[in-house]
Amino acid sequence: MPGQQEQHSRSRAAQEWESPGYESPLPVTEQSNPLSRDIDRAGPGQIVRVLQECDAEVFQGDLEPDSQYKRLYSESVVQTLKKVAERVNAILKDPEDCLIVLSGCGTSGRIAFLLSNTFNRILARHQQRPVYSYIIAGGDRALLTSQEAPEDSPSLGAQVLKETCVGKKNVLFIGITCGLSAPFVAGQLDFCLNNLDTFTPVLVGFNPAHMARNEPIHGWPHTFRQVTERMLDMLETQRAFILNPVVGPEAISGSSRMKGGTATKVLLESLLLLGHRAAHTHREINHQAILDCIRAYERVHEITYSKIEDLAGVVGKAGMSLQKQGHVYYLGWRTLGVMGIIDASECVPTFGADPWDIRGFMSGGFSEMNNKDGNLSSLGPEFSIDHKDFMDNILPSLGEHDTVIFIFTVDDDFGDVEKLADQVKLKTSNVQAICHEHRGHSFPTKVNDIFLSNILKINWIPPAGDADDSFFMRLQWELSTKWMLNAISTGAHILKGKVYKNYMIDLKVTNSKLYRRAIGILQRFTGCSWMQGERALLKALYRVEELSEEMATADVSRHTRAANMSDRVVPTALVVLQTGCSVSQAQAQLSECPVIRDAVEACLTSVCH
Ligand code: F1P
Repeated sequence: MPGQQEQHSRSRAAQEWESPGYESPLPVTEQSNPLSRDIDRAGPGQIVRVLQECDAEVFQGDLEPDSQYKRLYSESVVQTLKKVAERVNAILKDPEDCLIVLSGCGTSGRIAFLLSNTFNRILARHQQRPVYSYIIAGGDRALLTSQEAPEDSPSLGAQVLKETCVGKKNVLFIGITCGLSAPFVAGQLDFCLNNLDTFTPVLVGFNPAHMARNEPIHGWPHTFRQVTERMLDMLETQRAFILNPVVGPEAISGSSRMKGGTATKVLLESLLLLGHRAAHTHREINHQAILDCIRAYERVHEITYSKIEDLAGVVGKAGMSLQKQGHVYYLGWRTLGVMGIIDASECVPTFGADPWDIRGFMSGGFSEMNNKDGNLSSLGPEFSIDHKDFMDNILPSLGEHDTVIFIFTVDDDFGDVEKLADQVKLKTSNVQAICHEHRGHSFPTKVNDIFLSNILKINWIPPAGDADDSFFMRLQWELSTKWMLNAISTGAHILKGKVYKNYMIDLKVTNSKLYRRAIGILQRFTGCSWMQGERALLKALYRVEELSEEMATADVSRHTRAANMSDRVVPTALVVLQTGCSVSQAQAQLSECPVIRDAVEACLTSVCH
């Protein structure tokens, strides 16, 4: 249970961001969290404590009876979970010509992929054919690398959905967009709303409906909010559903991979698990069963963060590696390997990181990954994800500045772990383990000989009995691992100086949401107008002192395409706005100061001229 002091600071923070008008007009998912305002100045232990508190907000009940926001445990959310779980049950009982599609962009699409595979595996255990399919904007390459641009296309979303559902007569479509914002998902929901005979749309996100994104979508007649409003009109008749509890602002503002990804996993796994239990073991889908499921995940939060000291140790090591231009490598087994790959892939757009800074590998590579398009390794070196690739390409040049983190469970081949660890230890002493066991089934004692004190081991209460309960255990291990890896990669980038206050100051502006977020950051820190912020951003992005007519009037999509080519765009624009210097002077100033946070801070407090 959280300590009293922690609960107080959390309640105070929640009261702050729950108060009307807090950081208006930003939706909750884009706001900055009062709990993490000083996270950029914290050491590893404090970073993890702040993340623990922010993550705990996911499970917080209503603080005030008349709170403007519904939360995970709110009655209306539980009711919707129940209704959607009943739809899942109905499909599983009569799956002919049916499909359950999970879709999203970035992290939301990666969670869609993970869940679709997990629940198809559960079906296979029951000798049932797969019923789930996933869609991720940008296709399978977006599972491993940041592909932010397709997120902006509603027509692409609708087209992929149509293709996925050819020949199906009954489709439960679950569209995930944490900010209620992705045009790709808007296009899919709109397609469903126009074809309600076949489709039942479910929107999952973490803002109230009135905060759904309302700016025009290029080349499309609706906004996300208008689509949401059409869905609201259909809630009564249960032709559409919206699952949108508020989980509070992210610890790193707007980084929906963190709480947004977590809440997506908790909500969807809860409803899918209950649907499966009803279909396979005739257990009732009721209020209590839903609460029990969510509570089990809340307990995972407590257990995971009870390892704060150990986790802070790994964060410190990973931070040191990045500070010294070294790397962090995750070597995972099965779905925990996928968790590592997902976590690593998100660092590029979030922190402006180099794709090689933090990388994930998994045993079996693509054959284990089980993605639609199979082996993608021919697409380039960042698509090499097998342990074998790590051995061939990374191990020879591995050194003391690198951190290697093994991620496995008691169900994995321990001999395999040992063999790989022995090789890695010849190259670096910085070898860590994150591993899960449960009472009655624990690791051999030699696990301690291999990893010495560098082992973060969690001992769980064993699963109750049947095979589905073992699956539930694995889902909890995944969530626990997600929290730990998010803490490691976020903490390491904070220690490297990639975060200013609680903002990802060096984000890549590769889609319209990130473009707007970047201008918002410039406005916040310099007090400039929207137009001034946008002009400075564009100058930094095109690296020009004056914008041509074409640049100034081009569509946002042209700018976001160009953003792929430029570095340190937001910090450069900040320096330009704050000091009035030229773009080239700002770039020169930043290149002299390798730590972005310090450069930005110096500029904002006018220490440097
Ligand atoms: C989708 C998303 C994020 C990613 C980045 C850009 O957001 O791709 O997963 O980290 O912030 O947007 P959403 O549609 O789930 O709000």
